[in-house]
Formats: sequence, C-alpha cells, structure tokens
Amino acid sequence: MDNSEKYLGSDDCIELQNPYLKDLGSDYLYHLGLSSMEELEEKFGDVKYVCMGGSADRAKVFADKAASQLGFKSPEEFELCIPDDVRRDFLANYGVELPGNGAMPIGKTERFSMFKVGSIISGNHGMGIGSLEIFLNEMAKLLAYAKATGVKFLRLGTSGGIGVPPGTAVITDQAYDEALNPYHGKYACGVENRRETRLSAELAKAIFECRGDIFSVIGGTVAANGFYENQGRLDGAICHHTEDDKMVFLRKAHALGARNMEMEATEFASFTGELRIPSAIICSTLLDRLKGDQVTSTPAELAKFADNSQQLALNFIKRELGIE
Ligand code: R2B
Ligand code: URA
Repeated sequence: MDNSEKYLGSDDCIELQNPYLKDLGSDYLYHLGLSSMEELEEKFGDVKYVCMGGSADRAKVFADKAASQLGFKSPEEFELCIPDDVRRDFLANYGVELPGNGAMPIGKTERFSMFKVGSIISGNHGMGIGSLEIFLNEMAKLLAYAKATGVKFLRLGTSGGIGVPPGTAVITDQAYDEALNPYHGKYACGVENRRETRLSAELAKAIFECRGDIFSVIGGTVAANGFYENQGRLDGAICHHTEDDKMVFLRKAHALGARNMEMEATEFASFTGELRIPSAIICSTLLDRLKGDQVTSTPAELAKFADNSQQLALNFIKRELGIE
C-alpha cells in the first residue's frame, strides 16, 4: 500500500491488522521487555515520533541530541548522569560530545535499546530485515496499546551511496529489493505476498526542505539481505561474481533512481505502508559504492556522516513542533 496520501493530518491511532490479538489477553513484547498489562498509555500515549536506526550507540546519541536541542526531559530517565569515563570513551570513539545528562534505556536492552525523550522514542532495530521486523511489530503493538495518535516512524540509518559523495543524506522515495524489484516479497506460511515499498513523497519533500547545509537527495534505496555478496561487494570471504557484474548491478540500480543501498528499506516501507503509519527513511552514505567497497573513514568522519541523517530528522521534528 502506498502511504503517500497519509502524511498530513493523521491523528489516528495505529490500527493493527491482526484479528487474533483481541483473544490474546495479555501481550508480552518479548524483545522490548514490556507487556500490554503495564500502564502503557501513561508511559507512551504521548509519543509522536519513533526514530530508529541499526545501532544502539546511535540511538543513544540521537536521544541525547534530541533532549538537548528540543529542550525535552523524560520523566525519570534524565535524572541519571553519565559517568565521566563513559563520556570520555564516547568522545574518543565517536568524535562527538554527549550533550547534557544522558538518556537511560527503557525496558530490556539485550536485543534493542529504547529511549524516550518527550514525544520521541529513539531506538535501535539491529541489522537486517529479520531484526527490523521484530522491532517494528513490537513497536507498532506497543504504541497501539498505548493509544498514541498521529505517530510517524523515521528510520535514520547508514548506507552505501550509489553515485553520491560520502555523508550524503538520502531520503528514500522508493525501496527496491536486492533483485531491484520495487516491492517487498513477504512470506507467510510459505506463500509470497508482494507489498508496496513506496514512501510518502510529501513527507520526503517536507524533510528535504529542512536540510539547511546538510547535503541531501531524494532517491531510491536498495535493501539487500546481506552486506557482502548481496550488495555486490568484492571484499567478502566469498565472492563468485566479477567486478563487471558488480558495476552492472550498481549502474542498473542507479539508472532506476537508487542513490544508496542498505539492509532494511523494503521491510520498513512495506510494514509502515500496511499499517498506514506515515514514515520516512533518511540514511547517511558512508562511501560511494561506484568507487569502492571498504568503509575506511575514521570514527570521527563516520560519526559526522551519521550525524547528518539524525540532524536532518531533528531539523524536521523541530519545524513540525514549532521549535527553531
Ligand atoms: C546499514 O548499515 C548496516 C550494515 O553495516 C545495516 O543495518 C544497514 O542497513
Ligand atoms: N551499510 C550497508 O548496508 N552498506 C554499506 O555499504 C554501508 C553501510
């Protein structure tokens, strides 16, 4: 389902598409470590944005940036200070300061880390479609049980660029699978169901308009099921394709309008489309795949690249909330 018409003015709750849930009694959201029997409405009823990326460290950085730039405080989570040694390590590893007091995770952190800052949830969904599918299912149920209204899902990730310089923020208009099909083949009980992977053009444009001096493009995103062979890399432990095969693949993707490649876009676009959740994907590119395969930037450069997609999202959220 194309969710482009759903961007503006949706004050609806998330409508789950599962008739079996009503007979469940209580629903334990196992990977998040939260249950439908808790006071979810009190804790999460005000959520308007779920910002997610692969890495738990980046989810934490985003939560702290959001808190500092939007002046939000979450109820108890911000009472705790981050120890100096953690701050020092963070600066050494990522080349950026943790601003203010740090957000503390809610629920379990074994698989995912989730932080709440005002009306924003910042969480990490791990790498790949399989991990993202778990996060999205549990997050959508959590917010439906919490009766949150008008929620947007934003994926703020990293990617390999296709013909764009490292650090570009690519805002996805269309996700492609690794065979470059413009749909997601979702299997249930051994049967394939092809789902739409177009994202809201209106929301993508609204985000693009907040770019300021962040180099940004709107374009297609290829979601591969792996990082090495599936992305046509020549530097994996196994490679039975040639450099020519790789370049033909990347050029074909580029000709379709794709400007980056990552590992989640098809699941994200089709899942949010099915549940009619307004959503966008903003991924920073770490390298240009037309020029190579290895990610060789320094930690400080990588932190700056990742910051581009996060900052673009924050610019957009600030504009929507009327905070400049
Ligand atoms: C981008 O980066 C990760 C792989 O390094 C993966 O989660 C993705 O989509
Ligand atoms: N993430 C990916 O999935 N691919 C890249 O090339 C870089 C980051």
